[in-house]
Amino acid sequence: VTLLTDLRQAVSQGEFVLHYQPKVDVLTGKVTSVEALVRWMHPRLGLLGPDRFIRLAEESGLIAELTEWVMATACRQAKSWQEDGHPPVRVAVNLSPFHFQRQDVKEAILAVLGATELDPALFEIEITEGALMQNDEYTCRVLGELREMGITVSVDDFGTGYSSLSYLHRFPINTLKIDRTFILNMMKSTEDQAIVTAIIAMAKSLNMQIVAEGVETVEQLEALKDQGCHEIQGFLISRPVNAEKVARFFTDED
Ligand code: G
Ligand code: G
Ligand code: NA
Ligand code: MN
Repeated sequence: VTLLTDLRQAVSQGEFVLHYQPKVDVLTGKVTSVEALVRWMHPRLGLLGPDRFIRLAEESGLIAELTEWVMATACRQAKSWQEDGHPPVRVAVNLSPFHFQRQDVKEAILAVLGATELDPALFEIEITEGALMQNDEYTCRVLGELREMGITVSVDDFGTGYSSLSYLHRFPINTLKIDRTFILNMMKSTEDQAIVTAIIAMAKSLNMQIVAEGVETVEQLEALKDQGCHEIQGFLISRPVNAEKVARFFTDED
């Protein structure tokens, strides 16, 4: 039996679970958004991370159905946090470029928001920088329509592609997420530090929100805060954890 056979079955039976990783405002410490990260509860192999099956899902065309499960589960969860009386926190879903280029991705998002009755202001999509560079007229239009509905659009792994300022400003984007490789190296590499500084300055000039990914140390947090980075995500705050555990971060302290 191949992993693909198993994956087909997993998608039809929903053998997945979502973990969530918080993004917090560096000034207030409040959670702004949580990123949903999918895991496969494989009946024989145990819990598998996305690195083991997203590529396969993309190549086999199962990604759309898998993403629909992810979106529905994340939206239901966000709705349920709200009903439990937590302060409003957005839920962010990763969209594969393969899926995003399908003409019905917007309809899939509309359908899930309709079915779960989640306020679009509490829904966020993360697309990679590479996805922006494909079919940009289509991408620009779809992102614009999603934004008009109140959905937040974030660019994931930013800095690993080659987007220029003039290219980026054509897209209706709310947030840039600086790729974690730059954060990992910024304390020991002046070049990576310079890239982080440039990305933050660029995002600010375009009125975009800026999130640093992969923040693991207080030193990184302090350096990012000094540079005016708005939000951080990373092991310093929390690893990706289950829905119940991530909700502990939502409690208003004041
Ligand atoms: O937490 P982690 O190992 O889970 O994630 C590894 C990678 O898998 C990240 O690049 C993340 O964006 C991606 N990923 C996690 N969940 C999803 C998902 O639901 N859909 C897609 N397309 N990618 C995901
Ligand atoms: O590409 P994407 O940004 O969606 O990737 C999320 C991945 O990064 C997940 O695998 C997650 O577990 C991992 N991750 C999140 N925070 C940290 C961190 O602080 N350090 C490291 N090394 N990995 C992290
Ligand atoms: Na992501
Ligand atoms: Mn990322």
